[in-house]
Amino acid sequence: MAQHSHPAQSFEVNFDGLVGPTHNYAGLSYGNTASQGSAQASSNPKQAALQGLQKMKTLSDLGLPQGVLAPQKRPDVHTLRRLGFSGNDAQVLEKTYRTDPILLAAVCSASSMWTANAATVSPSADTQDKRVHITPANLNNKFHRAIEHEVTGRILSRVFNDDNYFCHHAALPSQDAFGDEGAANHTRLCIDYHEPGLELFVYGRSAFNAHLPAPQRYPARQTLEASRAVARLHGLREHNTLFIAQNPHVIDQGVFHNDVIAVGNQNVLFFHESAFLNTPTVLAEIRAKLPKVEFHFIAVTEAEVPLADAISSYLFNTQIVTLAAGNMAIIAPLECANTPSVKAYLDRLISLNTPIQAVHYIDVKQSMRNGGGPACLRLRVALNQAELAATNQACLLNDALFTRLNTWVERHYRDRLIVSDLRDPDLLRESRSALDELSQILDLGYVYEFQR
Ligand code: SUG
Repeated sequence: MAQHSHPAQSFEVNFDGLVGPTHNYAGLSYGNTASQGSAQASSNPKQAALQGLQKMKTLSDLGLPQGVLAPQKRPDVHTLRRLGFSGNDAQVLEKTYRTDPILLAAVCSASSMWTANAATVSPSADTQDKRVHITPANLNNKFHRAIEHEVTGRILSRVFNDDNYFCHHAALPSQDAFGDEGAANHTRLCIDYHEPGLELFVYGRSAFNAHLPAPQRYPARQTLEASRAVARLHGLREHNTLFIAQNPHVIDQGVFHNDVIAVGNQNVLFFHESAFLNTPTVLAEIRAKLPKVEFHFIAVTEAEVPLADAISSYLFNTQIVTLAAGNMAIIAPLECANTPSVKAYLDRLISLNTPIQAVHYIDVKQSMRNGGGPACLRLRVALNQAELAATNQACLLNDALFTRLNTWVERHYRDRLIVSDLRDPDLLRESRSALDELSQILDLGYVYEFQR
């Protein structure tokens, strides 16, 4: 790979989550149909991690700066002890398995790989103090994810470790009214990354306004109150924020985050016609707030791609990346190539008069089976040159790091896991020694409790 110089003034850096050594399928996410459908299947953590690395490499080879975020320590024995399990680590795991195998699976989930849920990030061009603001998501709708934010915050503060440029907030109060799922419900539109943009916060329900619509079947994980709080913390203003109601009916079909049905990049918003509660109003408000931008609103109709196909293929959980001014590509999961309506649509899309001119299909099947597509696996961080230089350079992918991480995965990861394996004390040992080594590779210092 060429070592790219970046003459541009600003970049969107994708920070992908490395898949952890305990990646498994436990059906933990009610409302996420892929997770529920894969419950009890055997997983392949090694393949999952290698697929994730290959995805990062594909983007890096396209000339895009690419970051890496470390996974969480799992099994999370610390949380099991807080819940009253005692003895040595092996006894804690065994007792949990016998008492409550679902709880054991929850504290073993590798769910931090989906870094779109790690945090919400506002670039410095949008914030009042001109720093990049970062709020880890409390993820309080699912227990296995609610135990992520503390370590996530610690890792992010080691990656963006300079108060002159970065401002880190604590996660919102871990209460249902402030359910926050991070960037999975947040998109930013702009002309160029370093110019002031419009941050779109999509919510599934309101905690305090009972008259606003809400889904009936599956939970709405993101509340309006949480989105507003994050915008306040980040010092955003009325003119650069828009709060948008998600269509509750699509949540009930399995669209558990807005990034399963819409994705934006610069002047492009790509979405299914059923994504929002009131699409004409949404588009008019976007135009009113960014009057100078020539938008491409690409609405996919039900006749072109039925919602069920969009959900199973993850057509909208794609990444839209800018390769050069006005030249964008879509990074899509292989499932899109294998779903006839979606493949036909994407073939047509690149011949239309929009900035999207190519589609790259990638294999992230291990993650897809838990409801995590390309867009779930990355946290977007728009940075200017000085901010990129102030970022922990050991976390930015180059050929050497790619090779080193592949070797690291090959050495430490298993190629098969089922839920009953999670109590194996050797898995805990393997996972700790893998993460201990990784925190050195990524120059993170001591971020995990077991290292203290
Ligand atoms: O939170 N799946 C994740 C998938 C997250 C996808 N992220 C975005 N769309 N941004 C979730 O539902 C499944 C784990 C299991 O069932 O074992 C899980 O947590």
